[in-house]
Amino acid sequence: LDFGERKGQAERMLGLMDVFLKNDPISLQKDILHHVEYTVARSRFSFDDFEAYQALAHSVRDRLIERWHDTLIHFKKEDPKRVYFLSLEFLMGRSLSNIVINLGIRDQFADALSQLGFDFEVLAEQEGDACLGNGGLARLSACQMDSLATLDYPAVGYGLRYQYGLFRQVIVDGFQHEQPDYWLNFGNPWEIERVHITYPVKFYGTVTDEFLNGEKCKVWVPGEMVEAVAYDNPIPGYGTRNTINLRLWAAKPSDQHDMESFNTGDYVDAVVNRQRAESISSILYPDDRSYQGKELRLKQQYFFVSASVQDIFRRFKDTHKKFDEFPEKVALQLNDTHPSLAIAEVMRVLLDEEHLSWHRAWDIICKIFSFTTHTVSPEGLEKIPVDLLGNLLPRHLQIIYDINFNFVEELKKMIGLDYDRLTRMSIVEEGAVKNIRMANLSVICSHTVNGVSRLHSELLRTKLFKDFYDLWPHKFQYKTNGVTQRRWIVVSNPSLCALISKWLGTEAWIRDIDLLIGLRDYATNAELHQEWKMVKKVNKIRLAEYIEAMSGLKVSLDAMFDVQTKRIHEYKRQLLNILGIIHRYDCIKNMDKNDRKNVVPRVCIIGGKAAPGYEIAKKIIKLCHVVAERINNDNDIGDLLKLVFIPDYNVSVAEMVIPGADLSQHLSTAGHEASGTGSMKFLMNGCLLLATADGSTIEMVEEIGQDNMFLFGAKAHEVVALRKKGPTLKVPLQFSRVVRMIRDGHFGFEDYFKSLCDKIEGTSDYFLLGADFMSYLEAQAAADKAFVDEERWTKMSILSAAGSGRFSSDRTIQEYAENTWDIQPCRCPF
Ligand code: T68
Repeated sequence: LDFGERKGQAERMLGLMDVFLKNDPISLQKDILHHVEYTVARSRFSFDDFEAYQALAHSVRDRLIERWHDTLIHFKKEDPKRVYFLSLEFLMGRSLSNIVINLGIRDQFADALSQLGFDFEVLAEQEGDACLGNGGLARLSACQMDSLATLDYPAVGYGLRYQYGLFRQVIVDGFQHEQPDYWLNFGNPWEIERVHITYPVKFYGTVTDEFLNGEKCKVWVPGEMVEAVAYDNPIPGYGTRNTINLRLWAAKPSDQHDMESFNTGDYVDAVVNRQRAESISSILYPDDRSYQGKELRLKQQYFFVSASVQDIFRRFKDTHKKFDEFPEKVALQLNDTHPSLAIAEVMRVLLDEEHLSWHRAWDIICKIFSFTTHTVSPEGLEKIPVDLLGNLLPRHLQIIYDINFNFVEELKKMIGLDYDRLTRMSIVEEGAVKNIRMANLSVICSHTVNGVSRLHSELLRTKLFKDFYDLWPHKFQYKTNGVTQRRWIVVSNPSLCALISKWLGTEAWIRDIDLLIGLRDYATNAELHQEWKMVKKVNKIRLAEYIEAMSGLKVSLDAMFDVQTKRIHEYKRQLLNILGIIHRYDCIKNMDKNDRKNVVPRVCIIGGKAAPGYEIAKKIIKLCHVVAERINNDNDIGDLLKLVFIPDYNVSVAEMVIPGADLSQHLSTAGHEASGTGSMKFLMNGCLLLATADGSTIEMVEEIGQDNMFLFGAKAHEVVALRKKGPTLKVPLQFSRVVRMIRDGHFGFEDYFKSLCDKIEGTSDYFLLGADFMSYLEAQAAADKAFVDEERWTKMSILSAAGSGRFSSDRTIQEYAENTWDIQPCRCPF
């Protein structure tokens, strides 16, 4: 069609459509019923809650798609510099409530549903969690996507569409068992399958030298090829039309590749072989620290990197010819080292496919990559055995060697022949097994290296990456993590949300978190205190009901709800918490009646998953259960103390637990938690923190003041000295006593717990439970004391929420945009 005809067609099509879907109650009800009948294929006179949820989700999705299209068209027209956020993990949780709130149509949908006889909240609970990640790092990616959309930044998220998300934790007799999470079983209304957006991804094979136009070039002849298919997940911003894309890749067998095997006659075997391709995106690795030397993991990394890089190049080449403009249009963010093969991949494409010189290609690399690390320990840094990499990606290994050669040559010019330092800084680690150090590769090739809190950044500069910092101090920055208040207040704590808006006289804080500080003016206002306590009570009731439904345990609402929920790890010291609980139990048992009157009743809540192969973490879970069994069934104790383990902690469980907490514990040995983000969610919800001076907690103290938090334990610089003391370190009697109780079988299973006890006694108490124990008990006592003074507690709670503004991911993202990515907002007109 010529232009005139096309325009005519477009106008006719527009005339056939409503311009935008309407959001009045009748239109919404019609839409929902339409989807019941035609999408879910149920009769509109007979459908259950799940089917109603599906129909509802599809009506919401239609509205989401409108904005998403508009945003994509707007970005295309404006062609701004974009940030491409590469992360192997996104922990999205449920989407429905978040989406309708961000679209500003929650109440309309709730009304429409109630007229149909359904309750919005009940339907929202039908949705399963999307758990495509392990813990903090993955949830951070999800929060950051929400902020990127809300702040109108032109961003695209890239990741993997795992068929099996993080395992489900089932507790049998107090032991953790893992069950597969086949989360797509009931469909996923939030994704859009893009069957036409596919890219071939190559593996294995050989590299040969060939001549092209008289120039020598490398040709990679792969041994295996699979297809990456795009699944788009629109992410809406709040208070804006902008809706950005999270593109997740799924692996499918490639049609181009194995025609040969079909010609050999073994048709069935050939088909079965093809299915293997799908395994690449089938499962999320359930660790939260490190994966070393696993071929499938490496395949996953390259698979998602290769597809994403092809997509980025395709988009760039749609409108640009000269690669020198690439850095003006593209910022690539590496979320930890997991996507760092992107460096070698971009280099390979520029050299071997676009035929740029090494010099020009390298110049581009140095301008586009930024790297954020989430770990503090050298063991957490990813290494890939050279043999493995060379076999799977022979051309990439060559490129990494070349990058390293150039780097080391330059380095020699700068620092001379300091072989120790050269060896430490090299990308290649020599030794019995030769390894590629992905962190060194990332630091060398990125223009900026970010830590996730101030303390973390200091540790990076003085320890982990000291050699690099001395060389390139300008590369090192930090962006203290943040979480999105849309998910962690508006969605998960609607009563608090309404209360804050009422007292601030505006909802603007949902986009502009700094306004929260305004609550400080009312920190002693009696009326606010009443309402604040009421909100907490409502949330505690919800949590208590959940606990009862799950475990049969009835808990008292007057007790302090004391929560520690996060991945189970030795450094996070759930064990310290349990030892403290045993101590409390022991004290109560030894008190006379009169003294018991002064005990502050507590419901201690612990939750979190242990990596399947992490024996000690699994023992901690079992210990928690046996201690709970003992305490909860001790009639002598009654409501004074209860201990509950919440199984299968995930995003939606967190949404219920966090608003109901009075106190939350963040006990990592100082210097071990890069940032911590759970604490930020509790803080925003007016929950008081009992914490060590670690990660971002230090910055929280600056915001809300030491008086409003219960701080304890050795500081990061003291930890080093304490460890040196080793065997001469005295541990308090109280500590030895509780450990002895476990050893003596007070809770049973003494043989099973022996190794756990051995880990924290004598010279082997690496995480310093003994050294911090007294200080921990003192902080707990201070919390008890504050809790009985209701007015003081409520004031502290209000001040915690009021001071949490700095810990919004909106602030983090704005800092990244301005100081790392150099991108501008690109707002889609309404
Ligand atoms: C966490 N890291 C940090 N890693 O522990 C936490 N690792 O302090 C920080 O707040 C958070 O990142 C966000 O910055 C992780 O969660 C992982 O989950 C992980 C997953 C795979 C491989 C390595």
